Amino acid sequence: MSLILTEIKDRVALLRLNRPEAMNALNSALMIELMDTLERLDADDAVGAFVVTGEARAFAAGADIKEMMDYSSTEILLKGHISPFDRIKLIGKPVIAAVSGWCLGGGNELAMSCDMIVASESARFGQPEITLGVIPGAGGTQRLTRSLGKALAMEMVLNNRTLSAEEALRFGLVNRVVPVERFLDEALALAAEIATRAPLAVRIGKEMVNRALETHLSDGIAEERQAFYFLFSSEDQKEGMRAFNEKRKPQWKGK
Ligand code: CO8
Repeated sequence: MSLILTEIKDRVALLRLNRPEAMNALNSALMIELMDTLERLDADDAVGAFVVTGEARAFAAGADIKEMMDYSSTEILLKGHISPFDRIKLIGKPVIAAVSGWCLGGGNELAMSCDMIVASESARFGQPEITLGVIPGAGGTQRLTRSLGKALAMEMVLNNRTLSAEEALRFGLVNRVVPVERFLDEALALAAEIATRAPLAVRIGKEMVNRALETHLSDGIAEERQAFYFLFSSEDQKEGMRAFNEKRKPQWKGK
């Protein structure tokens, strides 16, 4: 059985984590299949954006504890269980996480590695690794701190503080919160809207916003300036500005 269920509609690829019996715990087979699918469709012109989701009661309850519980340090390093998490940052098209229910540990790290999060009212975010005698291992300490600030990140990492959907919205972890019956449709509609926009500008805009988290302000501004100049070599820049001037809708080519 496939661990990732994929559908494409309105230029949006919906990727559904499919281990409902284990609260979508992220074992290595699932993570590899997820990243392989994202990479394959990132190169497919029929897709303009992604939505990654789980089910109503769990986006993902973390990495698979049963898979890793008996590993030594060397085994967990050499088996490469964490490295699939790193592959998502090389995806060029926008990735939206549609989160409902439990979003814990590696599940929260996966959601935070996406570009935006649409949450259902029942979403609950946390990093419970401390209760297992470890810490987050796929970026949680770093991304939480950048996203929420030190105070809350410390509480979450050191004391298993979880966030309700409303708190996650208030603190800036998620983009929007919607009733559970609508969270997936809302994420799909947002992705479909972005997928109608100029593809090169979307790709570069995503890259630049993500760069802001990793670089100094003046370096980031310099990179942004180069990216802006670069887009003036694209057909879409000519089309977009001419279409504005001619009072018509632009026809994007993605080049
Ligand atoms: N791993 C493996 N199995 C899981 C996990 C998990 N993370 N979470 C739930 N399951 C399984 C349960 O064992 C249970 O299976 P079974 O029916 O065979 O006993 C099934 O899913 C249903 O779970 P529950 O019966 O526990 O359901 P509840 O509604 O009572 O509770 C909870 C739901 C609160 C989500 C609870 O299952 C829970 O606390 N899960 C563990 C959460 C957790 O600690 N997550 C952190 C894991 S460590 C991690 O993510 C580190 C990431 C580091 C990088 C990645 C490295 C590879």
